Amino acid sequence: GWGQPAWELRKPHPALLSWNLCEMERCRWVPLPFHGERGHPGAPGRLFFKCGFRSCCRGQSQVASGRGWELPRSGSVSCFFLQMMQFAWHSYKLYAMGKNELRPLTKDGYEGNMFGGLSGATIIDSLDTLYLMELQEEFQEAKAWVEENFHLNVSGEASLFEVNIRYIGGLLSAFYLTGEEVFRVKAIKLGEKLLPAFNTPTGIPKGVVNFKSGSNRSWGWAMAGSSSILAEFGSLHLEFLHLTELSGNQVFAEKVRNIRKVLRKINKPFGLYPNFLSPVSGNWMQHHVSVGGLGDSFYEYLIKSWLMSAKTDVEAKDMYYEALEAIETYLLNVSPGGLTYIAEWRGGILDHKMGHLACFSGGMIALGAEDAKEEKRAHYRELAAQITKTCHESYARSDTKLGPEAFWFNSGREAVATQLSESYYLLRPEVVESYMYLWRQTHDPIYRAWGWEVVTALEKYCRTDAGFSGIQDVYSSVPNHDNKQQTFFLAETLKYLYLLFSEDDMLSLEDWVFNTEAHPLPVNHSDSSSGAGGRL
Ligand code: DMJ
Repeated sequence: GWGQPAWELRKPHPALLSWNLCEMERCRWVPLPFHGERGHPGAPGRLFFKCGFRSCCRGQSQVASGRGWELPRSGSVSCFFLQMMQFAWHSYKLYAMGKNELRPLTKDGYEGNMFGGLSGATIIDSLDTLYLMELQEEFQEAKAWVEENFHLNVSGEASLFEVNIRYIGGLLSAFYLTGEEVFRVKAIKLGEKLLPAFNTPTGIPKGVVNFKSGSNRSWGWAMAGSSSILAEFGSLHLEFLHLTELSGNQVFAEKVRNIRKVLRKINKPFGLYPNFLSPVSGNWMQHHVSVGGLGDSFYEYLIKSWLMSAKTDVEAKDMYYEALEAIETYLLNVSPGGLTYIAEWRGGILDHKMGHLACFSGGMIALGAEDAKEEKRAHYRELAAQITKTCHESYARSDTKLGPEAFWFNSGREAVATQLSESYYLLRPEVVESYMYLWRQTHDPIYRAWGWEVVTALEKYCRTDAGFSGIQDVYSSVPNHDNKQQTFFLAETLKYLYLLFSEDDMLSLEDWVFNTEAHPLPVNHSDSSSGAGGRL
């Protein structure tokens, strides 16, 4: 009946977990969790029903009377993600349209300090998710905003990394999915604005670029303002090769090839890549190694560079497997309770902790397993499954069934945060990201079941009246919301959940790679002889 709160939904029937959603006989209507006129959540009135899942229910909509809403009892799991996305989008649109983020508690927008005066980060991060879910009206709203209101003549200080993965990545994907020129043109123009970050003696970019003066600087917190961060300068390769591809301007590709060259040449302690590098001297500044924050997407972009080049960028492939071997040798551990985890390394001493961010690595290792040496393939598949299981444990061991920002393996405690300052959940995607890759690799229904646990928890603890919010303590069943609907919730978390319950040919991993903000970029099948020196 009506009026049943979302979180009372039980796990879907086991049969559903292995369903091919496009084979559903017919669409089941999913009432959206907002009332009244379209785009006006919270207004009293009627329910809006829409289900837009591909061929089974494309483009149908209807308005029905009644109050409250219910979830699908069976069948349309993907439609359920559509309504989550619509709720996140419409809440943003109502209270924060044009701002970078929605603050769902105060019902206003927030610009943040990472984007140099650029606006609309949520819009640009959402474009491809809206498009894939066939939320056509919402996609048109987002596109119209980009056409009319996304201005690049801004003059603040921006994070090279964040602007690249969210804005450039979002625009590139929108272009590749739709062919609409506006996305291509704005991606290239914005890419040009990032180039001054590379004006350093080594060509390793600094983290911050000033859009007005064209000056650059390192983050003040990064080794007293003198270091560039591995995950930041190591996560440009995919987007910059596409900028060259789409503009014909070689400068983008040259910048990232130079980064590769510096990293290839530099001496690596035990084969490991520390997180801090001087853009002036080209030397490591500290021997801290992590597959979580500060290091994470550097490793991800190595294996994805190989895949995006249609398996011709052998240098990236070699660097990836060499780095993974070193990580396995020096950072990988199994807890007394049998949980496999990747610790952090400080000059030879281990911190027995794993960040939520490091949980993407289950998916990465699964993705890379097939191209490893034959004798290692089964091992990497198993390693990916074990790491993903550990990350699931970090969710399962909390009261909310959402995972903390970091979890430890010491003093008899395993896969739990040890202090409040590490107990928050920011709507991050990494764990569902790994579920999605492991599902695609194994089709083991456990990954859909685990994904559904996350959905249930998000509905129960993160949904507010006006959008989704992070929570401050996953170990408290009374949620203390952090008042932020992160842009990556729409770009990544909801997209990966949707893909987890979609067919494998929805953005096939043969044809697409996801940038680190989950924006799909096409594999370069067209020029398979080009190698690292070729177009992509
Ligand atoms: C995203 O912006 C990206 O996934 C990035 O690589 C890491 N942090 C967030 C999500 O947690």
